[in-house]
Formats: sequence, structure tokens, C-alpha cells
Amino acid sequence: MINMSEVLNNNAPEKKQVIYSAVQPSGNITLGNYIGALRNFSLFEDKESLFCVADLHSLTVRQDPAQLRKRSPSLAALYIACGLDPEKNIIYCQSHVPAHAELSWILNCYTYMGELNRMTQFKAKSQQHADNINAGLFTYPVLMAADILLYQTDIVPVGLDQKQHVEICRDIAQRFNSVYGDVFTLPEPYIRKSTAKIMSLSEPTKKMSKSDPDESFVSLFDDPDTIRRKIKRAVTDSEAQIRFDPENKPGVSNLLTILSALKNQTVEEVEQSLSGLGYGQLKEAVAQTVIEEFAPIQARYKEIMADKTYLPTILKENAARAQYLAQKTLRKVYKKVGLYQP
Ligand code: ATP
Ligand code: LTN
Repeated sequence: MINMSEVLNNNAPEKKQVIYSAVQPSGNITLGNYIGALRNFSLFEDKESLFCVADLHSLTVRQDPAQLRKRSPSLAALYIACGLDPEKNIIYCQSHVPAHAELSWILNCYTYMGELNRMTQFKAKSQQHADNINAGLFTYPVLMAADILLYQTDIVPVGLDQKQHVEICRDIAQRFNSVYGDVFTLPEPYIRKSTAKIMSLSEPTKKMSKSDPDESFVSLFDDPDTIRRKIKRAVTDSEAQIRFDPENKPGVSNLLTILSALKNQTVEEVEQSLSGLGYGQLKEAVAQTVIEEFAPIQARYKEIMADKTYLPTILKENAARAQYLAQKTLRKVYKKVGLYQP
């Protein structure tokens, strides 16, 4: 069970809450995405929840069109395979709901260049893609704010790297509300402290990222041999002592974090259970746990993908449900800002 005291900024009010999150179909979903985000999505089953495939966001970095076309439904299938029921939750693709791009334009006019300039993800991605620092990369947080605000979202479960984007979303909403009245609900991020940032296997001082080289992450699609090989090669240190110390032992601490998250144990409990053992045994324990966690998800994913009509039907129906909800907010915004509506 998840310990609620671990959660940052979770001011849960009484009313029926709206939960919203999204992941970009920009690569193979990693263990970091799973532990930091996807795995937490199903905690909110009793709430009104929307989970989006952020395909428009993924265009901020060059994508191969044929691959992107496959990755979007594949990510939606993963949401379902990870335990989200598409009848109870709204699982859909961002580009199927035009209201996202429409609200994004309006919010662009209520967002300052100076605010966007401070975004650490923009700075990092500009360095990574120095040949393609496009305007979409710069206004990325505004589209994300539109995603969240269209549904009057209360809680946004994400990893730590997205905290700043949820904060700017709140700032934009507050600015808009202060001019036009209470149009938008102010969202709170839901970030589990202990698993907020899973690190790269090859460079454990860097975040694990699906657009990094393949050997730096475990993918939800990796088979058991690949998972074992990648974790065996994970960078550790020369001390040969299993101890949680992120500053001095980032590699070993990352493996302990992964194990503790998947076993639902504290890091101390995991450390104790491995006391006196070597790094080889730590890695074997991590690999085995990841393999066991992923096996049922991979099996369910295969079933979903084998049915050629199931997913397209679900995605169409859910996009219509999302568009209906989004349209209510968009109409209100158009009216408030003074756009003529015959
Ligand atoms: P990209 O490399 O394309 O930027 P990414 O792997 O960073 O992708 P996103 O699509 O940006 O993944 O993020 C999806 C969700 O996973 C977000 O909620 C994000 O905060 C979370 N997340 C991403 N990487 C990690 C990580 N290493 N640890 C914990 N959470 C993560
Ligand atoms: N920017 C997010 C993906 C994303 C998102 C959202 C997350 C797009 N829209 C709305 C939460 C809420 C990322 O993970 N890189």
C-alpha cells in the first residue's frame, strides 16, 4: 500500500476530484515512467480520471511519423495493461480532442516569455536538440496547462521533473481567474517523494529517460534476458557495500529505490534484507522483481494489441467523452475573453 505521508502536496479536499495525467509517445516506456507515473495512475480509480497520450507534445522533438503512429495506440494499450479500466477512466489521444490546441492558443496570450524562459526542461531539451529549438518546445508548458485546465483537474500524478510545469499551470490559471473570475480549478501535483526520480542505469546521476540510449533504461517491453542484462550492467561503485546513499552511491541507491518501490517496502527494509550480500545479488534481486512485475503487464498488453478493433473503438469513444468535457470549459473561456459566439 502507498503511504500517503510520502506524497508531496496532496491537499485532498472532499469533493469528487478530477485526476489528469499524460505521457508522451516519444519512445519505449521506461521503468522510470512506470514507477514515477503509470503505476500511480490506478491509485485514483474511484475518482474522475483522464489519462492522455500526449502525442502533440511529442512533436516538439522530431519523431519518425510511422513510429509515432504506432506508439500512440501502443501507449494507450499500456495504460490499460497497467490496470486502468477504459470504462471507468477516460483514456484518449491528445490530438483527437481539438480543444487542447484551441485552449493552448488562448493561454499563450496569458503566459509570459520570462516564465517560460525559466523552465528547466526547456533549457535541458534545447541543449539536447540544439539544431531544433522550436517554438513548440518553448510553449510546451502552455499546452500542458491547457490539458490540465480543460478538465477542471484537481490532482496531477507525475514524476518530479514535471513539478515545475504543474506550477506554471497554476500560475497561468490564477492569472486568468484573477481577471475573469473562477474559470479554472487550481491543480495540485501528486508526486511520491521516494520514487519521484528514477535514475539512468548507465549514468545514475541523470534521470532515466525514454529518449536516451537504450542501455540506460529498462523498457516495459524488454524480455527477461534483456532486463537481466541491462540491470547486470548498471553502473554501481567500487565500495562493494549495499547502502542507501544517493550522493556518494547513486547507482546502488537507485537500484535500492527501484526494489523498494516494486516490493512496496521501505528502503531500510530492502537494505536490511540484502545485508551482507554483494552487488551481483542486489542486481539479481532487482532484475527478478522487475521481470515479475512486468510479466502480467506484457501479457495483457499482447492480448489488447491482438484484438484489432478493441483499441480503436475505445480511443474513439473516449476522445468523444473527453471532447464533451473539454468543450464545456472552452466555451466558458471563449465567452469570458470576449470571442463572438453566434
Ligand atoms: P522524454 O525522454 O521523451 O522526455 P521521459 O522518459 O522523460 O521522456 P515523459 O513522457 O516526459 O518521459 O514523462 C512521463 C511521466 O513519467 C511524467 O510524469 C514524468 O514525470 C515521469 N517520469 C519520467 N522519467 C521519470 C523518472 N526517471 N523517474 C520518475 N518519473 C519519471
Ligand atoms: N509533459 C508531460 C506529459 C504531459 C502531461 C500533461 C503530464 C503532457 N500533458 C498533463 C501531466 C498532465 C511529460 O511527462 N513530459
